[in-house]
Amino acid sequence: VLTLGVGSLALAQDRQTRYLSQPLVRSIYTADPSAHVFAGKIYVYPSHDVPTDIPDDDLGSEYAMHDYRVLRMDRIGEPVTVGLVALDVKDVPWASKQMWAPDAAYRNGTYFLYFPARDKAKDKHGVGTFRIGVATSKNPMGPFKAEPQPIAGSYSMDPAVFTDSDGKTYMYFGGIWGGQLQRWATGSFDPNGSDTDLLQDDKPALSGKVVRMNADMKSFAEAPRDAVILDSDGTPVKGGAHDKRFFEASWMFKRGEKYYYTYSTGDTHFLNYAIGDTPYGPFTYRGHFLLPVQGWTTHHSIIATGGKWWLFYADTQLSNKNHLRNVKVTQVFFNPDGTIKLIDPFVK
Ligand code: FUB
Repeated sequence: VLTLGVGSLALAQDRQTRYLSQPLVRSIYTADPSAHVFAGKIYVYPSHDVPTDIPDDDLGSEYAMHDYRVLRMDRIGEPVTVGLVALDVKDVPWASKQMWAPDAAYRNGTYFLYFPARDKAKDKHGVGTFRIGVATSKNPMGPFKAEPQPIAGSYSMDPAVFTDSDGKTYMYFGGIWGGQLQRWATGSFDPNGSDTDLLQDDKPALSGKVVRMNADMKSFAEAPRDAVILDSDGTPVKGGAHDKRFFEASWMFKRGEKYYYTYSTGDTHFLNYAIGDTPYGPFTYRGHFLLPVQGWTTHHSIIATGGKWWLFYADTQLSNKNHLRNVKVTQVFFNPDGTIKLIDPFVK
């Protein structure tokens, strides 16, 4: 028995060492981490994954999350505090279910939590249309109070909010397949549209969206635009280029004068980046920066703190189930030409 016990421990330790980094928290499941530094502390706004028997499908029905919990740490590598419920779907008047990947921002003494959820409409599958909501708090850990309506003109999911050095704030958003971006391709919602993508591999891929926000941080200042990703020949990446094209999980960061538009390729499981000269792009495709993690989804944020750059990401180390993920962090390194050194989430 003793020998078996020691053997199991050795096996468990061996499995742990396969992963580049370890989960930030083990008491709850977390994913889609949007990290920020507010008043000198690091806050992570993740999805809060929950167990369910709903089978995996193209709509992402198994991602049945209903609330948010915020993570806080003084510095990377130090203990992580898990906040109480920051916002629950039952307190969002317009939302029905599926509180997916959130983000947060701060302006003039108020913290803003941005979140996607399905509204109360019913489509051909009997489920609502994804919209993006906003909630506010005086405390970065929440609780947040939701606005009664989603942001006017918002649709799809995965909001990521970026404030430029000139003080202007932009939201990047969108996601194909379960995120429904393909159903908005004509400009208005097609309730009978595809459940995956445009089904046109030789046409320009669907773009994620970018929109400037008003100073109230609760409304769009303009109509959303395409965040176009250009291939090396200067033409938009094609829909059939599944390892290059935008799928979901937008995140913008600025390094020097360059704007790094980062995103997930979804069904090929890469995190990619493209570089531009303005927050609107166009962005020129530069490659992968994270190889596929364990689990179907891959979604992240990149921030600079303590003089280093960090990637927050997630995998399914704790559960080995696609919909029960755990947030991790690892350092990001850049080459002298500004390209990102490729990260392998497994140690070989
Ligand atoms: O967590 C639910 C969804 O899965 C997110 O919104 C996507 O980015 C993917 O991670």
